[in-house]
Amino acid sequence: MAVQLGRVRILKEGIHKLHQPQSSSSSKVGPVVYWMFRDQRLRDNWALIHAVDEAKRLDVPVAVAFNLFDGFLGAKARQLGFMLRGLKQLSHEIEHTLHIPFFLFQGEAIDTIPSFLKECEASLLVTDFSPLREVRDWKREISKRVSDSVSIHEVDTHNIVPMWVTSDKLEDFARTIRPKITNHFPDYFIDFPSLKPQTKKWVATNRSIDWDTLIEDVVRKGAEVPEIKWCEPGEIAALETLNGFVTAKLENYSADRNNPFKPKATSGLSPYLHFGQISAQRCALEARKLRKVYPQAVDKFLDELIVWKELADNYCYYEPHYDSFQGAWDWGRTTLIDHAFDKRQHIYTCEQLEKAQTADPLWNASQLEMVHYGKMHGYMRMYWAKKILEWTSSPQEAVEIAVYLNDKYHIDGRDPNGYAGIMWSICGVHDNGFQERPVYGKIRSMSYAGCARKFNVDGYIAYVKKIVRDTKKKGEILLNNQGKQAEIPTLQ
Ligand code: FAD
Ligand code: FO1
Repeated sequence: MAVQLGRVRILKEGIHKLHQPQSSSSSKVGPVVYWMFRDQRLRDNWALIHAVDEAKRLDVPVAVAFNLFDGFLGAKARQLGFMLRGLKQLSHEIEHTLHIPFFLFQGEAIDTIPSFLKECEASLLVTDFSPLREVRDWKREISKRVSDSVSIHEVDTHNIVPMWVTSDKLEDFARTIRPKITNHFPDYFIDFPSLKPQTKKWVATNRSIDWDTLIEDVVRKGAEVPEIKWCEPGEIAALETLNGFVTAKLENYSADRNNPFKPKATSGLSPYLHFGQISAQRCALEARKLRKVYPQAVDKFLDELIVWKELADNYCYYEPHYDSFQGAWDWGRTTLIDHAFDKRQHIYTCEQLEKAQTADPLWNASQLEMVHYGKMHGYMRMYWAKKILEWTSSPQEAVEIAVYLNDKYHIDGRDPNGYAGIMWSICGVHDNGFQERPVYGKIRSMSYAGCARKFNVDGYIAYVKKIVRDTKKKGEILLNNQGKQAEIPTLQ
């Protein structure tokens, strides 16, 4: 089965045009390289499937290349360790089971990728898709730097319906994008073909990777935010997590997913989805099998996993200012500016917030859950961001601080879901206006009392206290910006 036509976008047409296989073409056709970026897996990956299909059609070998940036968007040990441990597994498995070589480069992709394509005389570069601006800039630059003969194909293997097929404009609400996605399910919400081992040999080059030294180095340099121990990286662990979720937790999803005191109802898949160690389409296929048994829970889960997640990609792709106040829409910007000078009950600095030094024990608990556990419960993320709006001097500063903290500590940070979630909470993006009140204006507000009516607030605070205690006991050291041991904040 070939990759669906709409899933592949041609970013650059090389002069070979890749119409003819090597034997019948007058000029030489070189290998296919898949620059793996956002979708770091060998299973259920349409970009890899496309690269393999094209290599077969052209009768050339195929390789996977990964570029490790020097500090990608401020990533620390927590995120880089998780990613590299997953890639270490992937590199071994892809070479042994599919006979596809894996190359790792370090530095700027705009240098390393064109230089590798030149060295191996590649004809086709396949990449996966991310709506983030840095990634798009790099791809534009790489398109300019590679030789005229090279074609570049981009494959959206993160979304079930490719972002560009769903919509060519910024969508206002989940309800506007939902039918645009579901109408395409017959073509795109389908099972994956399996890949066979490659027979066309890659010409040998010295490419052994000292993973352990690399990981040690990256973890040492990024020690300010240490790795997490509860979430095992890699595709196998991701599939086990999915299996555990669908067999034991999914049935409670619609009833309990918004209860941070019962975190057992949510999937815990976001770290794997963020690094592409699992395909959202695979998660959706497995959940859909249980639709007859738990219709409400499955529909709710699929709505979050598909509609809200794909809405976030739509927002980041079509809104250039997705991570700042400028990315607010007219009504949200106007109402927040109207209330910019309202008196705040508290104003905290970024440092006070980072150290969880507010007067609200519930907020402090959520901040510490993020700092120590690396993943805050989804419901608390909304409360957390809205309170930052309430307690900082401007909505501009609120978005800036929320993005900084979210990306620094969350294992799933630096994700379109994070930017859209922050903009939803603080600026009302994708939301409706509510009754006007101080500081928030017409933005939906949340309160401690509201949370206490919904769930066991004290239970949640006690649960986070235990996480902090356990972190201290295990001696996981948190370093400050100067690389010195930092004080671990405690809950009052
Ligand atoms: P589950 O409830 O099991 O959901 C399964 C998957 O569906 C998630 O992994 C995610 O891919 C998707 N999903 C669920 N809720 C949302 C949502 N509201 N928007 C978009 N997709 C969703 N998500 C991140 O992946 N990275 C972030 O940095 C991030 N930051 C957020 C910040 C704020 C202020 C808010 C309000 C939300 C943020 N989210 C973020 C979205 C959501 O909270 C997380 O995806 C979810 O809590 C992850 O846990 P889970 O995988 O167990 O979720
Ligand atoms: N992708 C890469 O290709 N190279 C990296 O060095 C890299 C680091 C990285 C660090 C943290 C993080 O959250 C993601 C990281 N990614 C990296 C993955 C990828 O770039 C992102 O998931 C997408 O850009 C999100 O759309």
